[in-house]
Amino acid sequence: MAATAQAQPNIALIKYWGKRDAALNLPATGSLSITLDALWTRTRVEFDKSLRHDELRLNGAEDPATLLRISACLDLLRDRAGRATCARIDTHNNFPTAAGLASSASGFAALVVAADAALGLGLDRRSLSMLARRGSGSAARSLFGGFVCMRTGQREDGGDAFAEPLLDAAAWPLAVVVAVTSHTRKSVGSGAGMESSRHTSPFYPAWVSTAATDLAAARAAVQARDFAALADLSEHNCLKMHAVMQTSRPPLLYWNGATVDCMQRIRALREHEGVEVFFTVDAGAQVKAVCRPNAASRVAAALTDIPGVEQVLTSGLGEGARLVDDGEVP
Ligand code: 2P0
Repeated sequence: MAATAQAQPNIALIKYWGKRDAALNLPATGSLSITLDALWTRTRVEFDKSLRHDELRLNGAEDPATLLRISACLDLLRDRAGRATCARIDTHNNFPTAAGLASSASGFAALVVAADAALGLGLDRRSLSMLARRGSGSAARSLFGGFVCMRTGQREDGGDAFAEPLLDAAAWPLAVVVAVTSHTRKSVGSGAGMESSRHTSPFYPAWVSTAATDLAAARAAVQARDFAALADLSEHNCLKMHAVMQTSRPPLLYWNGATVDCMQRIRALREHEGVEVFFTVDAGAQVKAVCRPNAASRVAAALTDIPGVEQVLTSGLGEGARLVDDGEVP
């Protein structure tokens, strides 16, 4: 009744921001992401009849708010297994938690893979993607490696809202250089922020109505390995999402000064120094620079030089969530 899984965060190039159904966590916009390899969450789940309630240790510490979300997601798997047994969850991230580095994506992807195995359910990837989505929308994508697409789906029950692989990591090698400009937890979580944007930003309808066009163009750019087209679409889509965030009431301004400086530096590298690189920024102050692998050290050096950049991490693209040996939880 125990299993351990590893999942890596994914970075959306075409973003998910907004829900068409909050209860089932159905996205209002489709998204396209790349799964990383160097950053990971490892999670051990053990169902134990002697427990009176679920127990969580996140990086060695208790975390009651996260436990509520984890228990709700585990309930979906327990229902499928016809069991009510409580679980002990031990999870570790090798990167900052809840600071715009997609720890909920890798976290819920690892959770459902470990819980599925611990309960002996043997669910297929599509079902696991939908269960991960219930925990966190972006987690649906971390079930898969490389380039991944998530559709909004049409069905009211969410039965067609899952992620699918688009291209393997090895089919188009790219690197992601992450400039960490803040290690503090974000003040407004993504779920609450999205709902606020849906109800208050005057730009939200335009964001949703242009999403499918952006997604189709980005899919085509990935399939054609067209870096310049993907760069243009990704930066446009990222800034459009932040325009929606910033015009929500109260405003969601996730950037700090270093965030903007990193974006400007990345544009200068591309436009004036001939480096194939583009930026994307999520619900946090970190900047992710996507580039060719042979440009990663130059991009990392340029971002390290920017005042306010606290740490620079470099990653390639990696695989989807999978089971690992129990001994791999630190
Ligand atoms: C994304 N983000 O596509 C977008 C871009 C943040 C900005 O998906 O409410 O933690 O749990 O479904 O998945 C982060 O939102 O939100 C996210 P919930 P989630 O990666």
